[in-house]
Amino acid sequence: MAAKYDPKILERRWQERWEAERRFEVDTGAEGERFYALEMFPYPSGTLHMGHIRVYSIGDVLARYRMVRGDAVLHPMGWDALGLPAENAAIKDGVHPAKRTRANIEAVREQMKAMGWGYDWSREFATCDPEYYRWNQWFFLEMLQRDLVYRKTDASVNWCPSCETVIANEQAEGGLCERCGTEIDLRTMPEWAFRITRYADELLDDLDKLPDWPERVKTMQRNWIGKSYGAEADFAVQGADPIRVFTTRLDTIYGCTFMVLAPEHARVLELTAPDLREEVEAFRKKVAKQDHAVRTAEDAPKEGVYIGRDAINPYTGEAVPIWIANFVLADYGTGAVMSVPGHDTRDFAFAKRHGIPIRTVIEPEPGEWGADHALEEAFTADGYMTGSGEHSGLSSEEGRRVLAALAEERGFGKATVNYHLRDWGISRQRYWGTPIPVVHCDDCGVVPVPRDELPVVLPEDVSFTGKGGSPLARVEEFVSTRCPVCGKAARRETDTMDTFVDSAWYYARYVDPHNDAAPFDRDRVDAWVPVTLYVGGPEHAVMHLLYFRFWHKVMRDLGLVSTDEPVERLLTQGMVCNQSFRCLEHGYIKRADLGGTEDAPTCPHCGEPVERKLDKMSKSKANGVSPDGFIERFGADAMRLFILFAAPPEKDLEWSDQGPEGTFRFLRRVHDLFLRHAELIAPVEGAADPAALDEAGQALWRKIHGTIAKVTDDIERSFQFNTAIAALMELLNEATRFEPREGDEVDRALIGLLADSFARLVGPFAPHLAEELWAASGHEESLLTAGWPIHDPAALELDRVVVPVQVNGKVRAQADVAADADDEAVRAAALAEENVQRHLEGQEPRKVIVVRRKGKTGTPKLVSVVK
Ligand code: ANZ
Ligand code: ZN
Repeated sequence: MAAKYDPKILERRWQERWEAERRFEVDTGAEGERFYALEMFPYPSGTLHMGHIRVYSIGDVLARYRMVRGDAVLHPMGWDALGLPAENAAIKDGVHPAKRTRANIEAVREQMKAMGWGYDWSREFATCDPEYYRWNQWFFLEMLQRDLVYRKTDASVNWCPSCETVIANEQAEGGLCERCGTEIDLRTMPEWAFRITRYADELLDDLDKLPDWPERVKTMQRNWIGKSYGAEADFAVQGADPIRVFTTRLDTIYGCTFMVLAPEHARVLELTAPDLREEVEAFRKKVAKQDHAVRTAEDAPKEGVYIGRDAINPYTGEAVPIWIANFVLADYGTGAVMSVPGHDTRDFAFAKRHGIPIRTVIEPEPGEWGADHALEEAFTADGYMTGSGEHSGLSSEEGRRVLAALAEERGFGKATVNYHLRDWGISRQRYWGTPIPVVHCDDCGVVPVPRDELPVVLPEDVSFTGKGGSPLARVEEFVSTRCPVCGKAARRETDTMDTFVDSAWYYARYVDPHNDAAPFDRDRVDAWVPVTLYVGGPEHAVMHLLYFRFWHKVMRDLGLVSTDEPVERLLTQGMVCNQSFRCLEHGYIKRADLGGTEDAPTCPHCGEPVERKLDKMSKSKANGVSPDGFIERFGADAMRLFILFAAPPEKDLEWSDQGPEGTFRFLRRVHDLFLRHAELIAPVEGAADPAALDEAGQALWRKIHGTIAKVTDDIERSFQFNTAIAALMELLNEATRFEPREGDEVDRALIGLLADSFARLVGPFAPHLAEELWAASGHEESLLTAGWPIHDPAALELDRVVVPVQVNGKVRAQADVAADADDEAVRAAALAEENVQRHLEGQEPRKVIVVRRKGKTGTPKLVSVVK
């Protein structure tokens, strides 16, 4: 061991050794317990940020822990390398996305190695490798054959005029492009889409098979799929075909006072009265520019126009006016709504605004309101039908059943189910993605590229102007081709695939990454998938985590895997947050630029006080901190340790500039302790005999075993790395206080046990120093082969606690008692303390109260003596 803790030298040395010994390469054919640890692969943007440090450190703890336990651990890493950022950068500076991406990958891989994350680099791939995306194309063709992917010709899509591409609904929240912030337009154009809706029920039902996924994520997926039980009913229109509505509240049908069609509904123009045509057209144009999210937001203005026609309520025979309005969407249900302002919030707002009658047809209890009740706001809960003719008095639930049966009987409707989930549109009018492998032929239509011509490779020679649509469409050598069927001149598809396709199946490819005859070998993947533990950000709760579940089921149906789900256990890590400072006038300000004092910071531009908040680290909030400088100064181990110590993995973490320095000091103390005992430390032979230890030795012996038990439990059961690390800090404190008796063989064995346990326990968190400690104990082999320590249960039984004793509220002594001592024993020990007796001055105490941890059952925490 070096005299000085110098992580720079030490860490590099161990990283080189791991690499030389190929420590993290797994034999996927290995027998025994298998553990597949996977973290969401990064987009290689050139440098790691704090969020990466967190997610990959979390994954590495679990992977290393399992390795040490002797499991076969698959822990791969690769690159989500296609997508817009590299292309946008190319538009700015002309550097080809392929070149930039390769350079970024090199840089990030080095950073990852410097963090000591133990990856099996022999399995690395990037999704921009033709050897990888070729299988995206292969899957596409398989799905095309099974009608699981199709071309919608008039899809209404979100179009970002700045990125000049289609944006998924999920990437267009609030009507702004997630990538560049530009306002989204709606456009119609052909697009390719996967039929994820065909799997809607299974995706929903199988969530119940995922007990080890966070409830939050499952709820978001349920809502996203949005299965909705309701009914359809036809409203007759004089001189025209009936209009079918979808409702979840058929029990409110007697309160329907108008109908609303989506402005895009196919029947609108046909039904519009001639004198209103102009107004209706103008309104439709206006709505066409509004984004879905804006149209359906609760508080958005409910705009609409009457189209001059009536529809007949099939249950009451009553005529109601037909409107079109922005809040009804064309692609949900039937695109037509029976509006019930008394019991629907949006309809209520709309009726108020346009002077449409509002009726009460549901009341909380039978007879409580009656039909004449005037509503202040929509009553949206279930209740009992009123003012509903012969059906009055039925509960909402019964009403829905009875009315749906009636519709079916009379042939004007039926009970149905609807889903909010839409098919997954994957067309992107961009270059840096997987080319969609079809050809357009004037005679034969859309023709799949033959399998043996895959991959359709992205051409390298492309110019990036950022204008005029897809760069691919301008590469003549790419576009012009021959029709595979008739041989005539034809044009290649120039849309590329959404990058969520790349991440939809990468976890399976890692098991068999070099296969060039198939995406992967089925038996191999079946041996390793589902992934045992998947770690990633909760921001992926719906898109990626839904798409890859879908893809897995498709692979199953293609006969490629045997399981239903890709991931057994999901861990979603919290954000890395930092204080942000905002001036009302000048926006966010970097900490370093602030004026004023630490306690009362001010804006450097105007001197006004700034608002301080804890926010996710980001450029836009000017509160990002690069990990690089800290790693450089304090080492990877200190960085890892801080990020793992500052919060449990699933909670948000508050960054502190002092943090890594603090954990560095801890590691240095560990290093120095080993150095101090260097003479005594030797590999442990046999168990230390606690009976032969003196009192101080026994206490340390118990502490060592207690820490083994705690760290194991914290890692294994609850991912509580922060408390595991805290326990190691406590152990260090106790160990530092311990003075072994000179020449005493028993104490020497105890120090051996301490060193052995400490090295192994700290291994998953600070692996470089841990290896150093392990080697200092005389071990030749890597710590990764050492096995995990096992605690001696006897040590926990023997456990003693030190309990403060108060006399009239002031601590007067510390009583040493068995952790499981009963109240009587604790009392006796407290009163036996000399100093307590002194303060009692010979009197009998009036009361002695024993306070325990965790209520009545825990270990004693405090004794309060009242004189
Ligand atoms: C009448 C009614 C009365 C409704 C009432 C609600 C409350 P979910 O639960 O999301 O499936 N709706 C139907 N199609 C629509 C569309 N294309 N665009 C906008 N809204 C639409 O919502 C179903 C309800 O949303 C339906 O039930 C319909 O309004 C409306 F007291 O019908 B309801
Ligand atoms: Zn042809």
